[in-house]
Amino acid sequence: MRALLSTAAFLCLPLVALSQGAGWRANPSLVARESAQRPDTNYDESRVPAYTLPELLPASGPRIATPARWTPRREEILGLFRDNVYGRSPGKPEHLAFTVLEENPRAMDGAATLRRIRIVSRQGQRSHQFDLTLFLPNTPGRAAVFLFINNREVSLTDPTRAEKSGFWPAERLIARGYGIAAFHYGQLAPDDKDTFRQGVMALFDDPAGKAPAYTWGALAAWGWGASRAMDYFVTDARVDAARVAVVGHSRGGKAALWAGAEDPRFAMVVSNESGEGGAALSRRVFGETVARINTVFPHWFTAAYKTFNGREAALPVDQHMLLALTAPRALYVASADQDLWADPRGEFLSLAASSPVFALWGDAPIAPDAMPALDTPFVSGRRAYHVRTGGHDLTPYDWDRFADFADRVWKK
Ligand code: GTR
Repeated sequence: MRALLSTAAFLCLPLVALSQGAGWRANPSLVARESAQRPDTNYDESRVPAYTLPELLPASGPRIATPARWTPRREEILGLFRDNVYGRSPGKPEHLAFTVLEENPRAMDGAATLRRIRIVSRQGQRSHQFDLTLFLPNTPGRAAVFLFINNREVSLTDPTRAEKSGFWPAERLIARGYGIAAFHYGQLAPDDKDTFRQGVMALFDDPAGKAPAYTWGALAAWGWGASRAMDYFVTDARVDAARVAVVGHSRGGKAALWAGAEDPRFAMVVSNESGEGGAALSRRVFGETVARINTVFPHWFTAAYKTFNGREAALPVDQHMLLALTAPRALYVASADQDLWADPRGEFLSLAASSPVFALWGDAPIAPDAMPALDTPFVSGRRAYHVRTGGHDLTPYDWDRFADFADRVWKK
């Protein structure tokens, strides 16, 4: 019997391997190294627990087979994310004003126009402001724009271009005919558990200082900033507001996905290595977990999310449902080979699991075993994915792929 069991176990191995398809696989020595460094974290595919994802289109109840039928279900799922994960955000403030701080029609050696815009929100007696940097190509017509939520040093999105970073390769996007914009996330909510409410949240808090009026966490506040930038774009005659992509890396990628879910005006959503609380499936318990992210970054999510620490299976959502909220708009999910903390496979599986919703617009399903090989971008209808060589970062390679995808979906 024991011999039979071990034969069965042996036979199962190639089956597990086969179910991953011929695509990317984590480097075993990297898995061993990371596992040794963080023994409390799972980096081992064979230790991913069996899980069942919540259904996007419930089999019981009225069948959802058309985009119109999806609309109420979408609202329901959005509500589940608001209540359990990211919190409820306010919409537009009572007053919103845009001030041009600077306009330079000869930026980037004449290739672009630079506009620096101050976005001022007023609510009652209080006000909040943050700044948007926008470069537009000096070509005729309105430009599609990549809006970046900068979660790193302010200098990486330098409007003077004295500093040029691969993290935000603005010249490259301009050369391809795209506008590129950025704001710094810290101006919306400081990325700090003790002070995060001192940004835009203070604008909406109860003046009596009692319970906060809204349950949003910092990720939602950063996403709210993206929506206010969009409010500006619709007023700029040189911006094609119907073609704006919201882009973020890591915690910024989580915020970009939530911005795209909350604000359907974004025609494209790009998540770079957003991982836990972003594109990756929580139920895989691979790399960063719900408990860990809530402990180290308690200010990112709404309070209710903490009740799911170590209880992923009890969540009424998983992150494939967040990706599905993008439909029928364009969605790019990107991972990096060495970034096991963000769970590249979990990001791809999440994208694959969003398929039933994209299918309502005729997109072919993405099979869970179709994860592409390293550095082999994969495009399927409105969705795209790649896993890039290297570590946790946003690079010119990633931006080039996002622009390739935009060329394709926007028929440039
Ligand atoms: C990590 C965090 C991730 C990711 C990352 C980043 O420390 O655990 O969820 O957001 O930071 O933003 O670079």
